[in-house]
Amino acid sequence: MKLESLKRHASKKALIAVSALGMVLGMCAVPVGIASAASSGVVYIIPKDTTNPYEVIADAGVQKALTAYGWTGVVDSGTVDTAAAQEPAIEAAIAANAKAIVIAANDPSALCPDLEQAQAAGITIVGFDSDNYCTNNIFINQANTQEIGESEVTLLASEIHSTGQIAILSAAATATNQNAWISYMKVELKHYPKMKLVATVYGNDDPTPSLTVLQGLLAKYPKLAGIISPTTVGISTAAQYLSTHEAKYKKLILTGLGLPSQMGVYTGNDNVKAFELWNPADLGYLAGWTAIDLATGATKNTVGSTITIPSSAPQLKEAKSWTITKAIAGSGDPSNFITLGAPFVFTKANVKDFNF
Ligand code: RAM
Repeated sequence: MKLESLKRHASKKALIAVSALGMVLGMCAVPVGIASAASSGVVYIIPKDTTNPYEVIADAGVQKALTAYGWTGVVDSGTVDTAAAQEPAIEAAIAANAKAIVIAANDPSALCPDLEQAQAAGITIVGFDSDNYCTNNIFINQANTQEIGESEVTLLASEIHSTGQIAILSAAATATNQNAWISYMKVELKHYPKMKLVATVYGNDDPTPSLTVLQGLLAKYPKLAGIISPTTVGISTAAQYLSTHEAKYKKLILTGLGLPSQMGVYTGNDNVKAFELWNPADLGYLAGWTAIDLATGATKNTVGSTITIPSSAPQLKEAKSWTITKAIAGSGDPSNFITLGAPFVFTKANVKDFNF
């Protein structure tokens, strides 16, 4: 085996062995810590949309962190994944004198005028799930962006003998997170000359258009060997459809990022062998915690500062700190960030152990 492929093999094994760091984080009673003396406040939680089950779980995680401090969370967003649908929620946060906004942006820059207006009004902006590229933002990343992109490709490669036509079924075409993962997928694909990416299609994180673009893909590329869907909506829609057409698509492998609660029923069938994710509730919890920490001034959004969740937060087995890190050069994302943990690989053997 060549050095490069050995390295990829080793990193894939490590990925499978690692236990998702986020999964030791828990939902808590009142913790003693950073902002315990401080006040109360309203935080606007602005997901990509209010109906996506993944976003609903992440939002609930933010709420848990807020209520632990006696703060209030207001979930507000649109029902479609566009920046325009999120703008009224930012305006509502300003009108409500919110202390912070925790937002999964549907576009990296279209929301900047509104978010910068919110900052000018003294509101702390915390990006989570899908980053915005606006000034003074901090991004709570679910897992290393490059690792997510690369591992999706290595996972699929291991299942299709690194050979054949593949496609990507993504979320909104402007989604910061999916686009960043896809760009790393394309870099990783250079190591697999026999895997050919024939199309990337966008289902907008809505099951109906996701199904339509999936069907278009299957019609246009009847020899497709694999699909990567780096969205819980896309992968669950595709898994459901393929499971009802298993005879026709017996050899088509589907992987990506999925909720174990949605994917459990399909995992181990002809199409779905393994997929990845992290705990979205933990992501929200860390984002909510960070929002309070920054909004109260307990921590500054500067490189090297730390966000610490103390051991008094139940289910966190020990106190844990995240150091605010500088934007990665060349990634296109100018935000300081912290990263929750590593992605976790779900298979038939473990998928039923998780309830999110
Ligand atoms: C979808 C959303 C979300 C993404 C997950 C993996 O639910 O697009 O932003 O993080 O999938």
